[in-house]
Amino acid sequence: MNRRPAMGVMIDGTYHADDPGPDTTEGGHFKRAEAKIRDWITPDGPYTPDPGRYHLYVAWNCPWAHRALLARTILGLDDAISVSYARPRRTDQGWVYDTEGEYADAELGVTAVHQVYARQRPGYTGRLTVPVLWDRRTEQIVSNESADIIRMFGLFGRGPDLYPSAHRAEIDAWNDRIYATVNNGVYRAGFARKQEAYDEAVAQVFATLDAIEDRLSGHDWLAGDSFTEADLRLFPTLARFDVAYHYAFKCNIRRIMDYPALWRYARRIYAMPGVAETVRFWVYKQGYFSPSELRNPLGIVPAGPLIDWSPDP
Ligand SMILES: N[C@@H](CCC(=O)N[C@@H](CS)C(=O)NCC(=O)O)C(=O)O
Repeated sequence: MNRRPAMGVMIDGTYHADDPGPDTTEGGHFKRAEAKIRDWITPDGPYTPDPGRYHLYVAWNCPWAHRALLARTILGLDDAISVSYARPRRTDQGWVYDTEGEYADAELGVTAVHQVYARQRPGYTGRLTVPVLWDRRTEQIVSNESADIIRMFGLFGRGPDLYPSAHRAEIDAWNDRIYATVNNGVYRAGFARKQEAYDEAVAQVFATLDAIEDRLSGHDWLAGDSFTEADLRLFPTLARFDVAYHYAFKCNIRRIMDYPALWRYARRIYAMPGVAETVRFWVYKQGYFSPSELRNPLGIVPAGPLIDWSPDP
């Protein structure tokens, strides 16, 4: 029962489908690999903030890719950065694309994300993750780190400032805590291989959600008095929580809808212009309830829960 479906990894530009999968563990704890491609868009180049220059490879269900989709929409870059959406379920080729339809790649015509990474020079070694920010001018990947991609989107000079200098310390503190214990914390709970590892992770998830509930009981946003990057980075986890993490990752002490302030806040973000179009609840279920020998051997997707995301009147 310990075998996991192959996810694939690239070594010196060559794809290997027989990798043991992303949920590597140490003492039963899930460890997420660091992103490897971390170039930067700057006004001086070589990667300049030009509309029409970049393309995003994402999957609707990936919360890290969701960050990039949210930043693109909220910063008014929908017409400036094009996107290809992978199929919700990975195969032994990793994230895959169809040749036509909603899951096709109109940019390079690839049928798997590893084919994008294969174009990297010198040959890439590492995991084959989404999101990927592709530069069509140099035909290279600029970045495969969502935290960097959302910052870079701010450099296009459109939309609100998501990282205002007056609140950076607060934003950074929330980002660090939320990344470790919530964004990645739900994976640490869901992918834990030992009871103690799960117990620790799930306690941290809910300790941070409780702290967020406290903050939001007196404030509209996590940092300062406007929507910032900290809110943006929390939202993808909130959108997936009750529909997927609560059940598939055993994060079931409470649901987001059991937290009055947090639930009101989540629905307020969902109602912001363009945000609902970045959300696909059904795809989240298909993805998180994919066949997994450890978590869901038959790959059956549950029908519920049915959740009303409309904002408070
Ligand atoms: N540090 C990356 C993490 C991205 C990531 O782990 N994406 C997952 C999907 S949710 C993935 O593509 N995993 C494939 C793999 O590890 O083989 C980021 O935030 O951009």
